[in-house]
Amino acid sequence: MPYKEILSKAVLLGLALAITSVTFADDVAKHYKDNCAVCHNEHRLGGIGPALLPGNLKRLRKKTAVDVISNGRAATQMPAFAEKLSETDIKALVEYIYTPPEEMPVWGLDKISASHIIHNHESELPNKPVFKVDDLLNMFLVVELGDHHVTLLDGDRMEPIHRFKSRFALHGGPKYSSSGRFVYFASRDGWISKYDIYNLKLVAEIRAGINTRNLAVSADGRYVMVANYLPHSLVLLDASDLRPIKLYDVRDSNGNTSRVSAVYTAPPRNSFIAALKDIQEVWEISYDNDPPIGFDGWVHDYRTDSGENVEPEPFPVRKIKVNDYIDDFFFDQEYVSLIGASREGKGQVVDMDIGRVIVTDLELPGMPHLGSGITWEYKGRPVLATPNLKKGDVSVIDMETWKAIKHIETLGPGFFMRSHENTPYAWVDVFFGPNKDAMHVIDKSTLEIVKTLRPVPGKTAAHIEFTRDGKYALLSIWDPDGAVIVYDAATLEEVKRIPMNKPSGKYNVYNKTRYSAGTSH
Ligand code: DHE
Repeated sequence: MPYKEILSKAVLLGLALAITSVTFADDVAKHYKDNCAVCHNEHRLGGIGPALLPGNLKRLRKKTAVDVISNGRAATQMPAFAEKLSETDIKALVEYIYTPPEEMPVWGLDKISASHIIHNHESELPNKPVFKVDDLLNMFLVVELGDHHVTLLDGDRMEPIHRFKSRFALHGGPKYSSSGRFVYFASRDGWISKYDIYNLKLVAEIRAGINTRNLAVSADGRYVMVANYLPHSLVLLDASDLRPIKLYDVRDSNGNTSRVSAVYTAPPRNSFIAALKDIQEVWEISYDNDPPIGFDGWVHDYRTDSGENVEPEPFPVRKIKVNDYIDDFFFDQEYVSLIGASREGKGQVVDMDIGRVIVTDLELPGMPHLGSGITWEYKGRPVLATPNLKKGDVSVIDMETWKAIKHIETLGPGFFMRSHENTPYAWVDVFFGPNKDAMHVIDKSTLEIVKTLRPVPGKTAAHIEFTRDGKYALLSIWDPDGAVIVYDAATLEEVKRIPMNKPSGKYNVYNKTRYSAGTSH
């Protein structure tokens, strides 16, 4: 073939390849925009679903990512795309999400501060409710995911008092101030809102992260700690107006950074406790007025390199090495034992007083949903029970021996388990599968299912919260045309239906602020 002909063929081939790769790149971007952006954000920063950036996908192999896109992910809202997209398109999407974006998003203290909004000065808001109820501590907040609203409910009359708009996609439990007057919400995209329940007004808001897990409020009501997936950080805020105080860059001594699984307040310890998803450590951050100094493990800058003593840094961190990554965790009522589980279903117990793992083979098959473990007394011993996101199984574990004493078989994997000190029953939902409309009621003294309710056939029945006295149980019908259904917690008979738009969690002021053993903290 003459040289010129070869050259022109090569040019044509190159051109064709270039066009193909441009089209290919366009296709991937379009597939992403059409199918993924609504949950994962158009810039892959996360929303209802996690951020899809290489840093956030560190623990997910590409092969698994292909499987997740093709078949969906159990226990999340991730649907299956195998029928909609070809195998090649799915593989291209995987390559796309593992490729760093042209500009990595940064969300440091300057950006956080710039997002700060004061809606109303707390000092100008009267400390008196603008509505009348018999018991301010028996109110509930109900998060309605359907149209991103929150309803304030009178827990005595079971009547809505007020309904207000929330940020997009709130997730996790809102946290009350100890008086119950204020509440703090976190949205999946990092917005933290402080709301004055007495005045039915927003106080302040701030965007503490790009993809946030949850928040915790200190037991003394002075601080809010926010746990983020993106960036890999914990952010300490002043609870009075959400001003940022400190940003913790979450990394280990080798410089590896990590997403934060979640953060909780440990009231008797005057500390926040966070578990990490990509580093095998648990962090305890003290907000004590008199922070522990010199105690083994607390990291302080109280001595300079030259040995000169300086004031200890406030909010020191204690880093505890653990045996595995902790995706999910909860505590005993004393906040001494941290019970952690990895996504692969390996459980461990960390003694927070001595700062090390004491049990490595805790029998938690599958994965609990965070904060869903509850405790009660069974035959004179404390037990912990948790549903499972992968299996129709409620594990009941003796908290003295840390051995499973029973696996209660349920009609499918469940998200939430709840009880109350004054009720003999624990309620657990069946969130997934053909029995998603079922709610099991378990007798806490026999560990047997005594009743299975099906309040609205075909519609998901989920998440229970009790009134302050434990006499009524409120259940969510997780549907745009849904409701909160009130049950008599003793007779298990329905008492009332309150229509709501996809109600998810419900939060009783008394039970939450008193850290009831039957609910999440
Ligand atoms: Fe949740 C609590 C993590 C999926 C509804 N969920 C929590 C908490 C964490 C968590 C860290 C505790 C925060 C707190 O209360 O301070 N959730 C996760 C996941 O890792 C998981 C499995 C995957 C994900 O999407 O992040 C997940 N969660 C869901 C859902 O799909 C649910 C059903 C609907 C939604 O809102 O996205 C859901 N999670 C909830 C609710 C709570 C919660 C309603 C608070 C329950 C409570 O009573 O405290």
